[in-house]
Amino acid sequence: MVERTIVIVKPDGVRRGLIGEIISRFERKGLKIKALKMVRLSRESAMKLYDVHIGKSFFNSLIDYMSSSPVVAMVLEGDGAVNVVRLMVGETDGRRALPGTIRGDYSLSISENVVHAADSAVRAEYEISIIFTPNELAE
Ligand code: 3AN
Repeated sequence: MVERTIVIVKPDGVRRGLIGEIISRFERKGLKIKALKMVRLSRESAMKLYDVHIGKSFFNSLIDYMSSSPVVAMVLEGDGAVNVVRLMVGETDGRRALPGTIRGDYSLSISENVVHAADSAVRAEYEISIIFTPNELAE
């Protein structure tokens, strides 16, 4: 089933010059880039994005970090896109993520793990609406 998902290159990925590498992996896989932008997330947007983690020990530092410098957000479309992208991103902890995944190849950390990707189609639509305006998503 053709789905949309969202990927965000986190501040560490942008700072380390990995934007092109990450976009390139998704393009070569065959996913379509439907929208793309660099943006500095407000604390409010970051909190909405990570609302499922409210109350956890790492929540405040996660919000500080995600709003600390620009990120690159993209909407990707393709058959089974949500799962395909999660597989390409790898496990949350970069030390456990398999080589060949983005986190497995580029991260040694659980907090600075290069990318965020939505974990369900419903979640993807919610997260897309936080970052992109309807106009930016127009065909
Ligand atoms: P994923 O990004 O793999 O879906 P989530 O949703 O469990 O992982 O976590 C969201 C983000 O919160 C992670 N990408 C990471 O930056 C941060 N995070 C998750 N667990 C921890 C932790 N135990 N310590 C510090 N940061 C964490």
